[in-house]
Amino acid sequence: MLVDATVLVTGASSGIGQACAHSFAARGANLVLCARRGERLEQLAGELDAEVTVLELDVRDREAVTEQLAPFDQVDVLVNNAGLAAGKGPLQEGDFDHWDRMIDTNVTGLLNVTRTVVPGMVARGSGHVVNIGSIAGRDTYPGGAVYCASKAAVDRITRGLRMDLLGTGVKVSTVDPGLVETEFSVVRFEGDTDKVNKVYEGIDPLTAEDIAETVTWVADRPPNVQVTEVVVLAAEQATATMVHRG
Ligand code: NDP
Ligand code: 8X3
Repeated sequence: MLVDATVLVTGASSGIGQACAHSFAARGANLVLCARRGERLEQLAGELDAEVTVLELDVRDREAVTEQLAPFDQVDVLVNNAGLAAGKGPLQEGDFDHWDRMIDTNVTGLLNVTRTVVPGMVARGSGHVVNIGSIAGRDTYPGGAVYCASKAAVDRITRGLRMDLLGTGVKVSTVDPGLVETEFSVVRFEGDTDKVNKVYEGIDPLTAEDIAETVTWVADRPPNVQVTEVVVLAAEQATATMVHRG
């Protein structure tokens, strides 16, 4: 069903988004890949055996999103993946810039893209929005209040969008991963290797490919099937805070 489908992936320059690009391309989809680091997207496009459009785009920039995505009114699957955590620490000592980056990217950016792309799906009477949430949106952990809140917002947006789209033929899903070893922690801790290594210490974390497989599966269900949410944790993880480190 994904053969010749147009799949738009935000945050495709790294991690889960990049793995989604490979996974959808392997199933015959045409891709629209977005991120701020255009050179990485160009490199990725060169590796894919698929029709690929590369868009250097910051999802926070509403005007740019509207302008650059306007021509793509035939998107079959939108993977709202672009996101990040910035810093980890007590809220009362929080960095305003970190909060803005997380909320503007994870919440407002996702809304900007969704508002621009979904009307084309409604007009055609078919389409699928797959949001990348997180176990952090279902649970919270010390030092992560704002990131967890941003992912809880994604969960509520997913549910609300599904209600608003009922009867239009457009499906809405969320895939909520636990610990995935990508550049996520490098970004969060600004390259502090000790802190990054501690996140995945003593466990066999999920890979970006594990999540991409799930996203592709969700998007590849028959027309009558809407998978609403999938939580994928590492085998040694029980909740956002309970991790067995061997
Ligand atoms: P990465 O850091 O590897 O990838 C993040 C991607 O988001 C990059 O391609 C980055 O591209 C893009 N991005 C960030 N900000 C923007 C922006 N303003 N505009 C456009 N693109 C942006 O991390 P992951 O692959 O792990 O993260 C992907 C998603 O998965 C995020 O939403 C994250 O919250 C979620 N997630 C991650 C988990 C994990 O443990 N890794 C677990 C649960 C959820 P560029 O910098 O080039 O713009
Ligand atoms: C990323 C997973 O638990 O590191 O969303 O916040 S966690």
